[in-house]
Amino acid sequence: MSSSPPYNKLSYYTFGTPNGLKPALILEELGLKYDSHQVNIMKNEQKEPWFLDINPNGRIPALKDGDLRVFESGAIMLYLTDMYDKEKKFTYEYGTDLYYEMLSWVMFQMGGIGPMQGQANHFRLMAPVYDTYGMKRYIDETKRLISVLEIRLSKADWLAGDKYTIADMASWAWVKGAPSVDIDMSEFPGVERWIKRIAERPATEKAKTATGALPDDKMKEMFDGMKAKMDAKKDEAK
Ligand SMILES: N[C@@H](CCC(=O)N[C@@H](CS)C(=O)NCC(=O)O)C(=O)O
Repeated sequence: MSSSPPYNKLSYYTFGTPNGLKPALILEELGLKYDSHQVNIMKNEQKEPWFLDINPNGRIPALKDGDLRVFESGAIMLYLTDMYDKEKKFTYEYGTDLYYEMLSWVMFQMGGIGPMQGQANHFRLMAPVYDTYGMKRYIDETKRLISVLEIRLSKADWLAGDKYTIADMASWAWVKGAPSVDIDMSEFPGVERWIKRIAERPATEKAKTATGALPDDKMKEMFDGMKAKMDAKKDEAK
C-alpha cells in the first residue's frame, strides 16, 4: 500500500439521514467501489468505542480509506473529489475561482442549512415539549437560508458554475426535506426545480438505498406521524 491517499479501500459508515446521504451521493456519482456500513443512530451505535475511533464526534457519517479516517460530511465529500474525481466531473480544479465558489456553498450548507434545519427538525418533530419559540426560530432561519439558495437557483441550474457539484449534493440532501418542517417550497420555484433535477439522477436513487433511508412515501408518513404527536403536545399544554 502506498503511504499517501488514495488507498482504493473505501468503507462508508452511514444511516438514512441527510448527513448520511451527502457523501453517498458523490460515492455513487463517481461509481466508486465501497463497503457500506449502517450505524444505527436509533440504537446509539455512533457512540460505541469502535465508531469513536473513526469519528471522535460520535456522529454519522464517517469514511475510512484503508487506515485513513475522514469524518464530517463536508470533509468526506472534499476527500472523495480530491482523491477520486481526477476528471473534475463534480468539482473544480483546486485553486480556481470556481473551486472557491463551490467551497463557499459547501461551507454555507455545513455551517448554515445543516445545523439550522437540524434544529428545525428537532423542534417540529421530536422535542419532548411543544416549544413555539424554538420551532419558529429555526424554521424561519431555515427558510431564510433556502431563500439565499433561491437567489442563485432562480437564475442558474447549479449552485457553483455550470455543473452539478458536491455543493449541490450537500444542500440537496437537506433541503428536499424542508416540507417536513412545514416549509412551502412553492415560495422557492428555482429551488423546487433543482430538487427535482437532482432527484431524477440514477445515482441519487442508488445513494438513498446505500444509506438505508426509508422510501420517500414512508418517510413522509413517519414525519406526518411525528408532527401529529407534536401537535397533540401543544393541545395538552393548553
Ligand atoms: N457536522 C456533522 C453532523 C453529523 C450529524 O449531525 N449526524 C447525525 C445524523 S444526521 C447524527 O449522527 N446524530 C446522532 C447523534 O447526534 O448522536 C456532519 O456534517 O457530518
